[in-house]
Amino acid sequence: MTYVMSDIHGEYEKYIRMIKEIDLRDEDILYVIGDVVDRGPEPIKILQDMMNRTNVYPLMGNHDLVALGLLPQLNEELTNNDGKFGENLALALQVWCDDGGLSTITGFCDLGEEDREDIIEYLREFTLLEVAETENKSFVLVHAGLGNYRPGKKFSEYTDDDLLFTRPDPSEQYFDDESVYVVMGHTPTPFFTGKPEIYKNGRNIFIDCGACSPEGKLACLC
Ligand SMILES: [Mn+2]
Repeated sequence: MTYVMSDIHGEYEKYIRMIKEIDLRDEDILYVIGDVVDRGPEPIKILQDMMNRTNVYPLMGNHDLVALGLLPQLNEELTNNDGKFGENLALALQVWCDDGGLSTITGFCDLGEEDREDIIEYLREFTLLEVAETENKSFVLVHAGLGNYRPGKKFSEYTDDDLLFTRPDPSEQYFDDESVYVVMGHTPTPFFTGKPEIYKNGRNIFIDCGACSPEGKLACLC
C-alpha cells in the first residue's frame, strides 16, 4: 500500500495513532508531503520517528524550509557559542515563532549535539516533489500545489515558491492526461468546503485537514 499524509504540524500523538490505524508495514510506503514542524507540541519527535523508518519519504513544506534555513545557524550557536546568538538570528527566530516555530525551536534546543545534526541532515533529504505510480494512475505529490502551472512546464522549472507557498484554485485541472492526479496539502480543506475531510475536485486531492487546529483532523490518503 502507498499512503500520503501532510501538515502533521507537531501532532506526534495523532501521527502515531494514524500509523497504527493504517497498520503501516515494512513493505508499504508513506509519503509525508510537508509541514511536519511547527505549531503542535512535538515536531522533533515526529522527525525522529520518520527518520528511523526506511519506508517513509519526506517532502518539503514551507515550514520545514524555514526550519532548514534557521536550525543550522541555531545549532552553530548552541554548539560553539554557548547558545548566545546575535540580533539577526534572534529576529529571525522571533518571526518564525510568530508563525508557530516555538515548539520546533525548543524541541531542537533540548537535543544533544549529535541529535541536532541528525535533524538537520534529515531535513536536507526532503524533496520538493515526488510521483507515486499505482497500477493505472500517477499521483504527483507536492506540498502546496503547482503554482504558475503551464502545460509542458518541467517539474525542475518550478520554484520553491511555486511548490510550497501557492494557494491553488481547486477546480483548475493541471494535466490533460486523465490518469494523472495531484495530491496537495498546505491549504486546510475547511477553507474549501468547511469540513475537515479530504477534498477531491476532479483529479486534485487536498489532504490537509488541519491536524493542528482544534476542529481539525490528521488525514491519510491511501
Ligand atoms: Mn504549508
